[in-house]
Amino acid sequence: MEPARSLPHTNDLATQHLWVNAKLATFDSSINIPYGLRDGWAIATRGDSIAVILPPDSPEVRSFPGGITDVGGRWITPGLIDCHTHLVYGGSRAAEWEMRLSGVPYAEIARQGGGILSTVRATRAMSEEELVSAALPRLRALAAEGVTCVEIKSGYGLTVLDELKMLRVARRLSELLAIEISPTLLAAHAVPPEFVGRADDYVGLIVEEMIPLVARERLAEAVDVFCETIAFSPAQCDRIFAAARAHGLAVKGHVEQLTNQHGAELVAHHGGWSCDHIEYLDGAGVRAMAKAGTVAVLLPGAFYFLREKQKPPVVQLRAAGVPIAVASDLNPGTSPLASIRLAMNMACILFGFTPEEALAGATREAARALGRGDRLGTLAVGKQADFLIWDVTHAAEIVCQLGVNPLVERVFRGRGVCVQS
Ligand code: DI6
Ligand code: FE
Repeated sequence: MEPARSLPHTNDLATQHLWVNAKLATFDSSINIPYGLRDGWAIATRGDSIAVILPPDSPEVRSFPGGITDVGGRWITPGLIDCHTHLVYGGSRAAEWEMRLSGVPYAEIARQGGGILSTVRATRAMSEEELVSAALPRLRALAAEGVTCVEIKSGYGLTVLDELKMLRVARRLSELLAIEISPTLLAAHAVPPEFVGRADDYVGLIVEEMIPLVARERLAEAVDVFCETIAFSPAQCDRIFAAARAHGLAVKGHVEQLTNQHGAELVAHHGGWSCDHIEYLDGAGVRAMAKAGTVAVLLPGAFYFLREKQKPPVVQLRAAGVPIAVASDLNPGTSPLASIRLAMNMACILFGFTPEEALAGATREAARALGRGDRLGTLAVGKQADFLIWDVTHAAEIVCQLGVNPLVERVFRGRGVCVQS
């Protein structure tokens, strides 16, 4: 593990620091120019917040009491936020992928016990510590390319104990690395083998036992579902969302990924944080999301790995003013990529995003998708000081060039941290 190259600090006062001579891609919507760019400006932290953002040659720079770093015209962006991952899991699905590539249909693999349920078996068999060890390299990979906040879902346990175990692993990870974690209960990911033919009974277990327990122990912030013909019906998801809200948890959903079940309207009806995937979203869904302020989370990694043809309605979402985020969907089956930069790149190539939209989708809009829009996602005074210094000549290079990590420094809650890869 190599530490990232670090710019020389004239003084390492952790509580107060000033970075000068930067291209600040603020993504502040009130600055009506591309990237919300502040060219040649300075940014200062106090404690864990952004204290001030200053134009070039400000007198305050000369009298600044803390340490000063000259970034030499480099770009600074907000910390990247991966707002949809399943990064805690056991086992590997690479052999299954090899079978799929050689032409074995996914349904046949599932019949042989593959798919989500093979990951469930492997995850159930592992202890909390083993799952932490398995997840750490994936989380480190995200952190190394600039992720400062990540959402982590359960969903490969599917029993009360195993779902709680996964959420405890997510909590433990946030104590091990300098990264903020937003944990989500996704017990309604698949019907577990013990409940085949009795999905409503499993929904009862989620509603009556899992949600109250998770809320009481503050193990998750939100409740997610897989609303699909092969998973849970809109009526079942409605029961789950009602219970989540009654316990003070936010809601979100994997909706309209393979078919249109009107799951997005359901999420919007419950005032949900986000609708994710949405390849088959229709006009009514777009309108419901726009009205509710629900974020569209697009997941090009799953689209790519599944060789899907139906693209999410990006043009309609834009026209309706729906906030659009992009995430990795990091999971062992349909999106095995521990890279938000690759996801942003795919959003441009596969879904027609501009590089600016891709970066906004992994900063400002991703923060909104995690209920953190007031605290994270842009460079603005008072926001948490999570930002990244990049050795690039243009912000688009962060999205364009793959295989090289141009991240120079990663500041999390006001402190520059050693990036590990
Ligand atoms: N949709 C997906 O693409 C993933 N989960 C979901 O609800 C798949 C997860 C997996 O195959 O393990
Ligand atoms: Fe997912």
